[in-house]
Amino acid sequence: MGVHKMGSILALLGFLFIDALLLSSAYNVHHYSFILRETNFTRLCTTKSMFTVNHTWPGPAIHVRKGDKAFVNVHNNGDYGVTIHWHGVKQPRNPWSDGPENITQCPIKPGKNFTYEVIFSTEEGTLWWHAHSDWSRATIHGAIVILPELGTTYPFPEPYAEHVLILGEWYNGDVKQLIDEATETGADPDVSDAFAINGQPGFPNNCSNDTSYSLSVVPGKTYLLRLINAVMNEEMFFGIAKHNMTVVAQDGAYIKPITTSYIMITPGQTMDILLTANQAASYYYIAATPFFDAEAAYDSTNTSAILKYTGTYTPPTSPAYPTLPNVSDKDAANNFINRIRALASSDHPVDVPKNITKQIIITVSVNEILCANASCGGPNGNRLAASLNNISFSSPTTDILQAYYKNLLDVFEPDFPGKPPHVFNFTGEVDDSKLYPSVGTKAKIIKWGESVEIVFQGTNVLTAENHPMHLHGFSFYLVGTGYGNWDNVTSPKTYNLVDPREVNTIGVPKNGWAVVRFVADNPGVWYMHCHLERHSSWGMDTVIIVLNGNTNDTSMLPPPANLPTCS
Ligand SMILES: *[C@@H]1O[C@H](CO)[C@@H](O)[C@H](O)[C@H]1NC(C)=O
Ligand SMILES: *[C@@H]1O[C@H](CO)[C@@H](O)[C@H](O)[C@H]1NC(C)=O
Ligand SMILES: *[C@@H]1O[C@H](CO)[C@@H](O)[C@H](O)[C@H]1NC(C)=O
Ligand SMILES: *[C@@H]1O[C@H](CO)[C@@H](O)[C@H](O)[C@H]1NC(C)=O
Ligand SMILES: *[C@@H]1O[C@H](CO)[C@@H](O)[C@H](O)[C@H]1NC(C)=O
Ligand SMILES: *[C@@H]1O[C@H](CO)[C@@H](O)[C@H](O)[C@H]1NC(C)=O
Ligand SMILES: *[C@@H]1O[C@H](CO)[C@@H](O)[C@H](O)[C@H]1NC(C)=O
Ligand SMILES: *[C@@H]1O[C@H](CO)[C@@H](O)[C@H](O)[C@H]1NC(C)=O
Ligand SMILES: *[C@@H]1O[C@H](CO)[C@@H](O)[C@H](O)[C@H]1NC(C)=O
Ligand SMILES: *[C@@H]1O[C@H](CO)[C@@H](O)[C@H](O)[C@H]1NC(C)=O
Ligand SMILES: *[C@@H]1O[C@H](CO)[C@@H](O)[C@H](O)[C@H]1NC(C)=O
Ligand SMILES: *[C@@H]1O[C@H](CO)[C@@H](O)[C@H](O)[C@H]1NC(C)=O
Ligand SMILES: [Cu+2]
Repeated sequence: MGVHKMGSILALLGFLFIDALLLSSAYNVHHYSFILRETNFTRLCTTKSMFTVNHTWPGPAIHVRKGDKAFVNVHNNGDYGVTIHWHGVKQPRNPWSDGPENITQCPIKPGKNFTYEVIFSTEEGTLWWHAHSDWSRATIHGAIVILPELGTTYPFPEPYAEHVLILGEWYNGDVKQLIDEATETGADPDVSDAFAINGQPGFPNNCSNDTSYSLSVVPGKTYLLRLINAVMNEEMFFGIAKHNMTVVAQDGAYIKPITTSYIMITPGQTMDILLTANQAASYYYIAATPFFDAEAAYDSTNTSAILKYTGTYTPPTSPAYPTLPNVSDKDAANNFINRIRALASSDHPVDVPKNITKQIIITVSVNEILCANASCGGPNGNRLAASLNNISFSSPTTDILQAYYKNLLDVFEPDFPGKPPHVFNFTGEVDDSKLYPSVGTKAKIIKWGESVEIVFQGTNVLTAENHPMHLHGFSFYLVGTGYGNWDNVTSPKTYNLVDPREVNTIGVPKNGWAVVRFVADNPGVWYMHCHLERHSSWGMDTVIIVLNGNTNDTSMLPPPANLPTCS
C-alpha cells in the first residue's frame, strides 16, 4: 500500500519532481506515446489500410519492472473512436485507465488524446495491451514485458536473450467493416485469411516465404520466449520442430516448469517459454495451428516462423515442421492445460481464498435472438447471440464507470443474477426453448473484501465450445475444471487449493466447467467477457462492480482530468 500512496503523491506533485523523488521511491515511472493511424500493409499478396499504433503491427512493446507505473499518451489520428486496455494489469483502485469501451470510458475520438495511467502491482512476466473497441484489437495490440524488481531475478536461470512472439490474425478485408456487417445482419462474421507470428503469416501461406519472422539462436544457449495470443476467434496450438519447450509463466505469474512439445494458448493468454537451442545447427519451423472445437466456421490455416541456428551450414530446402494436435483435439488441449500449477515458492507464494463468502454460478452459452419473418443472417433466419446466465449483454452509450460514480440512472441495472435463471442438464441434449436469451446491461455488485468463487458452466445451447473467459482488474486462481455439469458436492472434492495457477483468462472446457477464486480487493468497475471476439460482440459479457471499502486505501482513485466525453 505504501507504494500506491507514494504513486498518488507523485501524481499530485507533477512530473517535474518525479526524478528527485524516484531516489526514495520503490518504483520507476515510464512515459510512452502511441499515435494511432491508418497505415498500409501487404500480406498474402493483398495490400490494405489498417488502424495501427505508430505504423506497426504488432505495435510497440512496453517494458517495465514489477510494481512500476507507465503513463501512456494515446493520440487518435484515425477515422473512428478507440480505447486501449492493459490486459492482465490489475490497476489497483484505478478502473479509470482500464479501457473497455463504454464500460470504463467512452472512446477517444478522432483528433483527441488521452493519457492512461497504468499501475503495475503484483504482475511479473508477460502481459499485453490491445484496443478494446469494436474489433480494432485485431490490428492494435502489443506486448507488455514486466521484469523482476531491481535486485531480484527470475526463478529460473537467466536466459541468454528474450524475444516476444505475438500470434495475430490477418484479414484481407477491413475488420471494422466485417464486424459491422455481421452485426447488421446477425450472421457469423467472416473468418480471417491467415494467422501470423509477429505480423508475418509465413509458410505455407501465399507470398509469405520471403517475409517470415525469423528467430536467430546460438547453439547451446537458452532463450526466454514471451508468447502472446492476440488472435481474435481461435485458440491456438503452438510448437517448434524437434524442440521441447519449458513453460515457466502464464498471464504474468510464474508456474512450476513444464516441459512439453506443444502448447495450447487461448486468445488473451500469455505464456513464458524457455527454449534451449540443443539440436543440430539448421532451420526449424516454429508453427501455430488453430484449436477449434465448435461446429462453426474458423480459419483453418497454419502460420509459421523460422528458428535459425547461427553458424556455417547449408540451410535445408524444407526444414522440419512441428507435429501439433488435430484442430478439434480437446483432450490434447486439456491435457496440456491441466499440467499447469502455480510455482508457489516462498518468493512467489499463492494465497488461495479458502472461506468463500460470495459464490456466483454463471452459464456460458451461444444463442439466437428471434428475427421477424426469419429475416436475419444467422441460423434459422435468426440473429446469432451469446449470453452469461442467459443475459445477452447490450453495450451502453455512456460508460458504466461514470454512471456508477455519478449515480446516473438508466445506464445499467445492478441485478446480474448470481446463479443460472433456469437449471437444466446444461451439457446434455438441449431443447430449442433454451436458445433465446434476454437482453440487458446488467452488472453484478460485490462488496469490497469478499472472497469470491465463480463457477463458469459451459452449455450445449446451440453450439458448445471452449470459451476463454477473462476478468479485468484481477487475476484469479483456477481451482478446478472438468467436463459435464459442475456438481456442488462432487466437484469441490477435486479442487486444487494448494498450487492452482493465478491467471486472468481461462478456457472453460467444451461442455464442461471451470471454477475460479479471488478476493474482491480492487474497488471499481470491471468487465468480464469471453475473449473470442465474436462471442463478446454477441453478448457473452458482464460487469463486476466492486464497491469501495471503508477507507481511502480501499476506495477508487478520483477520475483523471481529460477523460474522453460520451456523446
Ligand atoms: C510513437 O511515435 C511517436 C511519434 O513518432 C514517438 O514520439 C513515440 O515515441 C513512439 N512510441 C513508441 C512506443 O515507440
Ligand atoms: C494504401 O493502399 C490502398 C489500397 O491498395 C491504396 O489505394 C492507397 O493509395 C494506399 N495508400 C498509401 C498511403 O500508400
Ligand atoms: C494461395 O492462393 C491461391 C489462389 O488465390 C489459393 O487457391 C490457395 O488456396 C492459396 N494458398 C494458401 C495456402 O493460402
Ligand atoms: C522432449 O521431451 C520428451 C519427454 O520428456 C522426451 O522423451 C523427448 O526426448 C524430448 N525431445 C527432445 C527433442 O528433447
Ligand atoms: C516456400 O518455401 C517452401 C519451403 O522451403 C517451399 O516448399 C515452397 O515451394 C516455397 N514457396 C514459394 C512460393 O516459393
Ligand atoms: C497445419 O499443421 C497441422 C499440424 O502440424 C498439419 O497436420 C496440417 O497439415 C497443417 N495444415 C496445412 C494447411 O499446412
Ligand atoms: C468465513 O467467513 C464468514 C463470513 O465472513 C465468517 O463468519 C466465518 O467466521 C469465516 N470462517 C472461517 C473459518 O474463517
Ligand atoms: C459507446 O458510446 C458511444 C457514445 O458515447 C457510441 O457512439 C458507441 O457506439 C458506443 N459503443 C458501443 C460498443 O456501444
Ligand atoms: C446430461 O446429459 C449427458 C449427455 O447426454 C448425459 O450423459 C448425462 O447423464 C445427463 N445428466 C443428467 C443428470 O441427466
Ligand atoms: C447443492 O445444491 C442443492 C440444490 O441447489 C442444495 O439443495 C444443496 O444444499 C447444495 N449442497 C451444498 C453442499 O452446497
Ligand atoms: C480520504 O480522502 C478524502 C478525499 O480525498 C480526504 O478528504 C480525506 O481526508 C481522506 N481521509 C483519510 C483518512 O486519509
Ligand atoms: C491532448 O488533449 C489535451 C486535452 O485533453 C489537450 O490539451 C492537448 O493539447 C492534446 N494534445 C495534443 C498533442 O493534441
Ligand atoms: Cu466464447
